[in-house]
Order: sequence, then C-alpha cells, then structure tokens
Amino acid sequence: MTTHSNNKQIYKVVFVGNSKTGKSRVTNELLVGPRPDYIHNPTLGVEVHPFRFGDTIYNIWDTAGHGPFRGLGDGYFILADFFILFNGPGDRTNIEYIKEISRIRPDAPIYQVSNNPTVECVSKILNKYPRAPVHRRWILTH
Ligand SMILES: Nc1nc2c(ncn2[C@@H]2O[C@H](COP(=O)(O)OP(=O)(O)O)[C@@H](O)[C@H]2O)c(=O)[nH]1
Ligand SMILES: [Mg+2]
Repeated sequence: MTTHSNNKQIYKVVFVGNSKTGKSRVTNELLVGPRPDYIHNPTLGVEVHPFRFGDTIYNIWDTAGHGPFRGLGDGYFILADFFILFNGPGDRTNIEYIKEISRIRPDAPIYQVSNNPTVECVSKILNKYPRAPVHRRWILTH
C-alpha cells in the first residue's frame, strides 16, 4: 500500500487464474460497465488499470492465464497487497498459483472466486479490502 500526496490510499491487487476465467472481462466491467459484446482476447503478460473506489485506488494487475503468454509470471506479484484467484479449468491448477504467490508474497490475502464471476462479486472483495482481517483468507463464491 502506498499513500498518495492527497491522502488517497493505493493498493496493488493481482488478478490470477487460468485463461478465460473472466479476469479481463471483470476488469473491463469495473472500468466501463458491462459489455454484452465482450470478446475474449488473451492478455499478453499483464495489463495494469487503476480503478478508483471512493478515496481508494486499486491498481488492478490483470495477468495472462495462458502459459505461453504469462510473460514475467510471478514477477508481476512483487509488492502486491492482495490477490484474486479466478477458479476454472486450464493449463494450471489453483495450487500452482497458490504456491507461486506464497513464494513471492507469503502473507498477502488470496480471495478465491468462481470461474467467470459477476463484477459485483469482485467489487465486493475490493470494497472490503483492507477492512477485512489482514491474514490470508479464502472466500469461495459462486
Ligand atoms: N469460460 C469460457 N469463457 C469463454 C469462452 N469463449 C469465450 N468466453 C468468454 O470469455 C470471457 C472470459 O474472457 P476474459 O475475461 O478475457 O478471460 P481471462 O482474462 O483470460 O481470464 C467469459 O466471460 C466468456 O464469456 C470459453 O470457451 N470458455
Ligand atoms: Mg485476460
């Protein structure tokens, strides 16, 4: 977490999970609202989008889920405040993501969401952080 000169709090949240689990669609919906014509395009490496929620800014690091496109992979996890792990089938298991996160940010909370969650589900998690307890926690939503 960093505090901006105008007292805004800034958090780094990393979206992780296999390809097509909704990471970029949710990011897009948070920023511009629902797009019924949304078409999945594999993310290359990472896209970072600041998302403002009241006085707080969440820098969303929307990472690539598909192996060949993962770019710097766990390098994107450095200094993350928390993670949202999107469940879903693909080339990696959740435990692989969790092990990787644990190596880089052993104390950061990991919130687990379903495959293709609703934007409401994800914004609820953003909205609760950091008021939620700081220890690693698991939230399985559907
Ligand atoms: N789960 C899944 N979603 C698909 C598929 N084809 C298109 N989609 C759509 O792609 C969206 C997920 O794309 P996106 O958010 O870009 O995936 P991610 O960023 O790789 O996690 C879903 O909301 C689906 O509507 C598919 O074969 N499986
Ligand atoms: Mg993506």
